[in-house]
Amino acid sequence: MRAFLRASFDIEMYRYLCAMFVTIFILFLSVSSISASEDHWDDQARIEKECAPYCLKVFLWNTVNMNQKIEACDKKNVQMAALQSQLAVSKAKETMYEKTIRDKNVQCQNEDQLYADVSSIKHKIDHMAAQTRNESKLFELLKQLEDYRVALELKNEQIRSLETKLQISEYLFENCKANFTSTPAALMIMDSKRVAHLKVYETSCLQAGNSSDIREIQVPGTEPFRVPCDGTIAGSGWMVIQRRVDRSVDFNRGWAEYGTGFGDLEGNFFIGLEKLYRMTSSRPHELYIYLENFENEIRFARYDNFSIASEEDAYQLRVLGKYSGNAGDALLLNRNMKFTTFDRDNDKRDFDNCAIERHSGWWYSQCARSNLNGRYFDRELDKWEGIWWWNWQETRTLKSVQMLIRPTINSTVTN
Ligand SMILES: [Ca+2]
Repeated sequence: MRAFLRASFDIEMYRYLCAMFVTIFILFLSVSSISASEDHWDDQARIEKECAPYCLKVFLWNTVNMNQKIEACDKKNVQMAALQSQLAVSKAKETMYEKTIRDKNVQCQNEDQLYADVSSIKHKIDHMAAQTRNESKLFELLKQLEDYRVALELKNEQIRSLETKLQISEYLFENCKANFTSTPAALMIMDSKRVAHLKVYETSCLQAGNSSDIREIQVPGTEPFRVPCDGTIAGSGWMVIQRRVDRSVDFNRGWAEYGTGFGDLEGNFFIGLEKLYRMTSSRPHELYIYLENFENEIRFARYDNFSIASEEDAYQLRVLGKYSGNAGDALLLNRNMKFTTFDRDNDKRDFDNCAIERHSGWWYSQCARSNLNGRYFDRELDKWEGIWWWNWQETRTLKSVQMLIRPTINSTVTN
């Protein structure tokens, strides 16, 4: 116990002594600090007193200089702001110029392409022009060739006529020899016939060229006969075999009259089936049909081959070639049909005669899509018995029609 009390007394003494020491140390520091501060203030006052005028001058100079610098700096800032503004404008312009340059580049590329296209087109045009010149030359050569062909055809025509005449002369010569013992009068008659037969006839209208005269021709198997030629409707060398212009001639006729022909060669007429047979069987012919309505509109149908049979075969429409034209192929159903008149029924209608119903002679089937020999009316009417061409204006009557034939000329140039 005594040891314990003694140790506690030592700890309390130790604490007391430590507190005393700390207090004395703090007091010492405080006294030292107060003494140093008073020394410092004394030095500062002295220094200020000694350099106050100089420091004032330095302070004033620095102040003035600082203001000038601030003003200069402000100016620089303003200038910098202006320059930045100009720079922004310049950048904007640069952007715009770049865009313009890009646009110009694109435009230049387009123009280059355009120039290339124009150059290509020009080249093509030059090529086409050269080709056209060549084609023109070729066309001229074809025309010359066509002229030679026509001239050759005419020469052949003359040769055929001379051959016919030679046959006739030979026949007359043989006849002369047989009748050598005849009387002088009989010999005179025979001589006059010989002179008459010495005349050389043409066998078509080819030699008539562009004229539209009435000429006398002769074909094998017939006596000479007159025909109207035409060089205006479809070119040169055509012969009119049927014409309707007014109602002055009645076309509702019988078999015999259609066989020999009737009417006025300068107006309305039909050439006759027998002559037509003789002509178209002696050499190839083409057929041209001219049509005009009451509004003066003109159309045509053309067939590159045309031939009819003899009376023994009822003048059958034996050959009808390829159609061309703008009136339509209204003879489509008439091919191989026989000719029918009111007194000779050769059509395909069992219960009736088409010629009676249609007031016409024609190559009827049951019956037909054309009626060019029908009844003439002075104005347009819708009449089955009238003159009409179905493929153009059905059964509405026409103002004028003509049928023409021409010996076929093998040609690439058509009229
Ligand atoms: Ca019948």
